[in-house]
Amino acid sequence: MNKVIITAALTGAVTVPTQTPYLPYTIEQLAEDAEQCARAGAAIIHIHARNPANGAPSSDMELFGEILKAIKARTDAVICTTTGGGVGMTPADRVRVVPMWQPELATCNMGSMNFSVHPAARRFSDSDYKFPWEKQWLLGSEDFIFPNTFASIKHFLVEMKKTNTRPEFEIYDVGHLYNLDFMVREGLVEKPIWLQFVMGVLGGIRATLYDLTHLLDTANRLFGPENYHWSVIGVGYPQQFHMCTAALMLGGHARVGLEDNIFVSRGKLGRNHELVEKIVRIAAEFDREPATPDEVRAFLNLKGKDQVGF
Ligand code: KMH
Ligand code: ZN
Repeated sequence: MNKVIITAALTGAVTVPTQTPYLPYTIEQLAEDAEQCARAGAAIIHIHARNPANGAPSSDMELFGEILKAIKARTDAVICTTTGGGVGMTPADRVRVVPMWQPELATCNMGSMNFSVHPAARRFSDSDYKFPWEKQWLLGSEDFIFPNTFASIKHFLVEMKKTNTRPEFEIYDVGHLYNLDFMVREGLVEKPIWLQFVMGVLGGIRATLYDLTHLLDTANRLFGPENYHWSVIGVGYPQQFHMCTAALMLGGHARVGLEDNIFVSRGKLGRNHELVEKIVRIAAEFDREPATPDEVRAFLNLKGKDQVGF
């Protein structure tokens, strides 16, 4: 596919409201950002739920459903729900969105790991924080292990199969490709495999070209280039645009958004749709137009917008 699949990751569970006034966390803000990103060229909207009162990441399934419905009402984009959740959520909390709301696409995180954002707390003094939960959220991640055991990965894949939800495999390190290869050999994975390389998390692989080519070489060796498609996340600025530009050159796809990076240019905070617009501009220079949601559905063999549970 010469077109580029652009994912907009609107909010996540790591960025805190104090870092940027543009982080959407109410239902209306999330729906508005989703619509603007889809208009700008995003074909997939990646979603986490947040408490609309204070922006704290939430595993409330009713709230998650309200967000999904609001986004679906305003855009045709494919909605990819997180099953990564956020700090403190159990795998059981995280997977519940799949049986409950039966999305077209959901993440499947491919290994347990350290996952920390505690250095971000150094940039703020106590009086800077907008909400009381944020400081401890950032600092507490220094002691956080993101749990994705083989048993829970298997459980997530079985749940997704039941609802015909396709997994997006989040690959934070080379070993995660080997974990996925194990799941392929267990017969738990259908082709085409959709990989999201997550590069630059503190605890995972760095966001460098050297590391990206190593991931690609490994994926080619394990799965064969004809059996998978890939997209990339570069965490932080300028890594988001560096890794996505490399993907444009190498035939991959790109994820941008405030979940992963808050700057649109050096020192300038951006809105979600501005991050999408920037990667669309760069893509045009490489003769790669944004794929439409229906092209993505055909390309990734998704069940369709009318088959979701929201
Ligand atoms: N927060 C990103 C680094 C998920 O939601 O399951 C990875 C992510 C995973 O988006
Ligand atoms: Zn996410």
